[in-house]
Amino acid sequence: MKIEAITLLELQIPLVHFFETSFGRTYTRRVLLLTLHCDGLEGWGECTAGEDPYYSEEYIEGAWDVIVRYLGPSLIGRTLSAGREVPALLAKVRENRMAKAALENAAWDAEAQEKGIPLWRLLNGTQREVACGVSIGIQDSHDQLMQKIETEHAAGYQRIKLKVKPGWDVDVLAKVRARWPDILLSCDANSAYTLDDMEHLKTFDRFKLLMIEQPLWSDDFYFHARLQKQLHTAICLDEAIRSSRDAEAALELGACRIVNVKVGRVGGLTDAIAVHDVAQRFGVPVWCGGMLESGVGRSHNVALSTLPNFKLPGDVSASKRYWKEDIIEPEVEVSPQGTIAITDKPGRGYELRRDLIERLTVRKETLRAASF
Ligand code: OSB
Ligand code: MG
Repeated sequence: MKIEAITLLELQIPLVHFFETSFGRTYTRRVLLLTLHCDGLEGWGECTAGEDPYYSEEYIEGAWDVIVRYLGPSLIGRTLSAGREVPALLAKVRENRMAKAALENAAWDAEAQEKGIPLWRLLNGTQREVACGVSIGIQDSHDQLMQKIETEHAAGYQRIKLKVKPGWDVDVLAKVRARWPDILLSCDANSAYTLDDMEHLKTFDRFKLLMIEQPLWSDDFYFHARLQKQLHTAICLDEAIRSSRDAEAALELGACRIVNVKVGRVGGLTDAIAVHDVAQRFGVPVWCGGMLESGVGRSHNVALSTLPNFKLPGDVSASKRYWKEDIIEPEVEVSPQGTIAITDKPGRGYELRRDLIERLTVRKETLRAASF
């Protein structure tokens, strides 16, 4: 497939309910979508960067710029036979993994369509059903949180994850555990604690959590390893795992017992698979994280989640949890058992709602080879 042009779109889509983490609150998602035009096919990808450089250093405005100036031009005019070939072509640019992932994942989509097979099969997925959990942000009140949990638990989600930060942690967890003693429960700190909180974090053990996600610094393995020795609860790393090499280092050090795989954070599907494989070798289960994606990014997450070592419920929740209307058809739906059914449709397995995409688009730019 020859990459003739690349279109970037920015959509602005309000969330059904604001989403708050230890680093801030989001009301409206700025969604960067990208289309690779090749030989009559269109491969679609999504850049999962945040609106601001708070989760990681990447952010939508910067990602747009680096794609237009550097990453896009490295691909335009090239002929590829597989999505796997993309990382090497973008390697000269350091980091910027979410921006790179948008391009690489679009190439995987195009490859699957060209071969007429579902993306999940191209990734060597094996699971026909994906287990779903749900990530619940920090709320305005405990009552509001309890109500949210009630709703999501009743909807069938297999694991509830609560965002925590100093001042919104043990009281909340105690209340939730008192009401739901047996649900699969975890928490995510998004790096809100330091080693000074060691004794405090040890008290989380009494809540019998499946895991504590990224309690310490976003770039750290060493002190997480020290913390993990002190905790009964498994640490799961999110922010700190940026590659399969990171996964290997973290697991060798004992920095975590569970790994969150986000396809944007690790720079695309090729390395997401490699992180999955490393964890599998260590006997460590993984799950698929989310970045409040639209249906495009979500469809890549769903496909990735079919790999065999995705053994824990992921943050791949139903479209309607995030959006009044998603930009794909059908929307991602979660069964009362908390699962997403995998289809045999070629490519990402969901159609695009082009009318809606157009209506939500606030910015558009197309890159073409000089000769076009
Ligand atoms: O840390 O997993 C995270 C959302 C935005 C940024 C970081 C995170 C999250 C989530 C939501 O937890 C996951 C989702 O439902 O998409
Ligand atoms: Mg996280």
